[in-house]
Amino acid sequence: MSDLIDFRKIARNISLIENREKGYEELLIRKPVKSAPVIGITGAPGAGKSTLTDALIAEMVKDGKQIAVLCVDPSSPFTRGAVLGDRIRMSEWYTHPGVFIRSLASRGSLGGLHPQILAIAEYLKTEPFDYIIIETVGVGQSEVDIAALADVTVVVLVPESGDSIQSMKAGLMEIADLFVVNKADRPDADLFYNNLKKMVGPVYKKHEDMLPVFKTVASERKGADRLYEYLKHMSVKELTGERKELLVQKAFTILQEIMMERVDEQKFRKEFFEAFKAGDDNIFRFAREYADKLKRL
Ligand SMILES: Nc1nc2c(ncn2[C@@H]2O[C@H](COP(=O)(O)OP(=O)(O)O)[C@@H](O)[C@H]2O)c(=O)[nH]1
Ligand SMILES: [Mg+2]
Repeated sequence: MSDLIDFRKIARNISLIENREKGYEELLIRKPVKSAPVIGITGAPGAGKSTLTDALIAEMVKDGKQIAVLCVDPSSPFTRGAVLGDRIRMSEWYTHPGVFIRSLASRGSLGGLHPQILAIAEYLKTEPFDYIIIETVGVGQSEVDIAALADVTVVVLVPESGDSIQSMKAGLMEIADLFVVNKADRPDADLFYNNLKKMVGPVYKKHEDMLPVFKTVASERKGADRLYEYLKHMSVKELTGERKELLVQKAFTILQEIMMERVDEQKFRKEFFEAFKAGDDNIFRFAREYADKLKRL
């Protein structure tokens, strides 16, 4: 039997982390329970990411798994539309005891993911979930971020008119661990699928063998079973160079934030204006001396 998960507690904890309220760090330094793999699902708006997530959840639930889903849409400052979309697409799971779903506003971090998403995902690993799914629109920096965060990155594409796969953004190509050609019910889906396979097979740098490409009709929950089979048996990959680099950058940012906690802006301003009044207007010297003073404390 799976451990019971207290969703209300989890929702509260996520809010705590989102707003960096007192006690949030304690949640983050706990040991993971199951170290659930993080599955990133990315792709253009409308590709069917939410619908595919819905279908994937159905497979996981059938398999007795418990799942956490985070939906982030950084493409729009007004995420309500996207949130509504998620609600509709995943409606069956909002009340399911084994599925926790949370939509996160992007909070104006332009082109990137929600600033606390890494923290929230790490926190979710300390709860007894079997899988953590993160759905995000592949725009700008967010696909790079998702690759740093996810153990496996699923790039969702749709068959374009004709046989063109040129429209795929280079960024998406680089971060994919596997591709899903969704809306395979569309005409030309097979052509697109075959071309994509040809394209990603031999040239792909991360894998010796073929990069997996799956076909789905997410709206009919078709093909999600094979995708799930693959995800289930995938080996947790070694950290790639890129991912390591992104992680060390994140760690550095966290360090900067921790260091900055000691700097009280109000106090800094007060002392600055005092020095200014006393005739010292060299901001470089002031900042340097202020930093030296903090170090001695
Ligand atoms: N024909 C077809 N439509 C689909 C399929 N999967 C999703 N859709 C539709 O595509 C639209 C966008 O889906 P959604 O999951 O919200 O896309 P997202 O923006 O990537 O999350 C919705 O109207 C879905 O019903 C599919 O396999 N075939
Ligand atoms: Mg969506």
